Amino acid sequence: LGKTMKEQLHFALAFWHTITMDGSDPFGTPTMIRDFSTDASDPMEIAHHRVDAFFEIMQKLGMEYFCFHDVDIAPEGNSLKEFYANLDEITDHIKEKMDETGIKLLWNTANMFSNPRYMNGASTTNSAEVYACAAAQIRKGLDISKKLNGKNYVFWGGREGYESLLNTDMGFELDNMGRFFHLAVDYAKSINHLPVFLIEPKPKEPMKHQYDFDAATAMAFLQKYDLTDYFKLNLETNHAWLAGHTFEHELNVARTYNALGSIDANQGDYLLGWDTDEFPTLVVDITLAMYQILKNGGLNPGGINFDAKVRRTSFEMEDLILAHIAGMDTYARALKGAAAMIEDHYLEGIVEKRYESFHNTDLGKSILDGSATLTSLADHALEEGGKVELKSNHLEYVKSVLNDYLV
Ligand code: GLO
Ligand code: NI
Ligand code: NI
Repeated sequence: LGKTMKEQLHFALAFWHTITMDGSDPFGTPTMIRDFSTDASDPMEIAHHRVDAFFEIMQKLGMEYFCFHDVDIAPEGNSLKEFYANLDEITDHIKEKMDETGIKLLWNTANMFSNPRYMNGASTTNSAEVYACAAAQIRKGLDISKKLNGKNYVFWGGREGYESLLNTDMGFELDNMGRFFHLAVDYAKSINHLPVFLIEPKPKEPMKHQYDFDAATAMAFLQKYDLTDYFKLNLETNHAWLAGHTFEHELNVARTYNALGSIDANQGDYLLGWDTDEFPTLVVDITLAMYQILKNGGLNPGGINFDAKVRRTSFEMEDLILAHIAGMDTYARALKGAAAMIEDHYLEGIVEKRYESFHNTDLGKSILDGSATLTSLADHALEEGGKVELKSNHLEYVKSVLNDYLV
């Protein structure tokens, strides 16, 4: 496709799965406190050390980009003011490391789901005070994005959803979320830094039902609130599975709406119904995903962020490095296979043939050029007596073709 692998695959490291991750789960305490700070006990000193460790890992892995939540990089302190000050100090440190290494910010985001104040949501909360706190985090997040020249800015709707419709006004909450995003767009314009905003859909977890359920639901929302000029989607493999979709389906929906922004690379588990965030190793699935991404002309300015974590039993630093290598290798193989699928033009031919009746007949052409009316079509059908020629799709054969391209 005239591009090098490096030009096609822009990988990013996630701060929360590498530095902050400690192996705790709802049933167990941490298995892997990664004490990057040797003997420091001051939280800010630790935060500085963590940034250094993060950049060291990225350099070892040859990562081009990184992603983080505000709470990953700096302690929240005792007030929002303190949080702001801590963030400023660490952001400056990150900026130095970026200048030193050439590693870039893919996106940052605000964690508006862990702090107890967000138990009823952030932009969809029932409290105006909480809504204002969320605004404070986003304003700071956009200032940071400007300082670090972020390409995207992500909104995963952590607790934007509901537990029961009996105490929830869904329309009101969606209106508030729409308003919130417009406030963010307006602020970004006012500081002259407009990254591509991304909604990251997920159907459930932690809420019973999340408003950004899947790609199609997020697009309907963006259209209703007139936000499509500013927002695209950040799609995650495991979230697609949770919504009952394949990853390729979600990618295809997004690119159909011209809204494929970036991806969170991981995979789920066939047996587990939650976001297990495993590293991507399934070459077949990822080849199909890469096919969609290449058909989209790549991800620009997005990239491939590893929203994936090592298991809590896999706690050595080496595991973290090997896991990312396995993930990058999987994507590299997928890229090769998907590129071959496109360069071969074989599938393209199959698709073309499948719709030929629209392109190669007067009837089909009249539908596509808008000259047909319901009556002209009905009259045609009546003339033919409702008879149509049945043609096989050779579906099993077409599906087996994929095997020829797997690398
Ligand atoms: C959780 C999401 C989460 C987001 C992150 C950035 O399921 O995948 O990890 O990607 O908060 O928005
Ligand atoms: Ni994610
Ligand atoms: Ni997730």
